[in-house]
Amino acid sequence: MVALALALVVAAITVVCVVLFWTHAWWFPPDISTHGPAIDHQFMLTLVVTGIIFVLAQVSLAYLVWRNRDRGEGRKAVYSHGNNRLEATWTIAAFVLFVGLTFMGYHIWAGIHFVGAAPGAMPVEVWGQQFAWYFRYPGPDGRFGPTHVEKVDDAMANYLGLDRDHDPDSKDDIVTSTLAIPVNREIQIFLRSKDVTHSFFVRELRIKQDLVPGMVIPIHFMATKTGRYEIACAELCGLGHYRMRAFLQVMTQEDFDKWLANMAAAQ
Ligand SMILES: [Cu+2]
Repeated sequence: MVALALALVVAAITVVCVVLFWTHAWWFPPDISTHGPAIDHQFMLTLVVTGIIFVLAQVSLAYLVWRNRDRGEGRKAVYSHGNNRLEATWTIAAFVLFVGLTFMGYHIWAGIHFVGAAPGAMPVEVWGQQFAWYFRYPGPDGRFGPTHVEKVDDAMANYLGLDRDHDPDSKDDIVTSTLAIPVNREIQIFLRSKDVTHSFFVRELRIKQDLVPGMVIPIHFMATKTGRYEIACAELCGLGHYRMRAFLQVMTQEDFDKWLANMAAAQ
């Protein structure tokens, strides 16, 4: 009786899990990036492969719990000390599976990180700090001015430590608290942190990348749909981590030009 109940519980857990994933009860928001479909495809492949293994393992477990139940015959349990051949087989199978899936997905990841952005990509710096995001556009000269740690002054709205009086490249830099970008245009972002490790996460872009203090991490992407999307910090970075958010605003080129001109005027 207990064995049957246990087997049924294991089976029920399996069915509920499969239904939840099959019906996409909790699923990603629709993708708005050009590289997203490849990531979603890789995710589905991984989910199906691991899902089949999960179902087989659970069904076997339920069956064995029921088959080896106590039938009241006074049988003694048999203790096993393992099976080296089986151990080796599933260790190798798991290794091949994981390495195989990693290599299949590697080119998608590398396409965002290692392969350079398309020519004409628009550069933007993304800065994380406890607990806010800042974004910097290079202005008409296309160059980011240097940053000076000693000049950082949040109270004076000099979040990045620019010296606009002395650095010609900094004069036209535009620092904002929203990441606006034009739609259907290649964007090259450079991730930088002012203090600890943060993580730039936009679900709809299928991008999650750490910001590491002392490093400038480039990634590039293209958004294909206008709208407002949440940028969340995906790395526990301190007590205020929960409120470290900003918004990605994908606009038409025309709206973007207007927005950037407004931001430039406010500097
Ligand atoms: Cu953070």
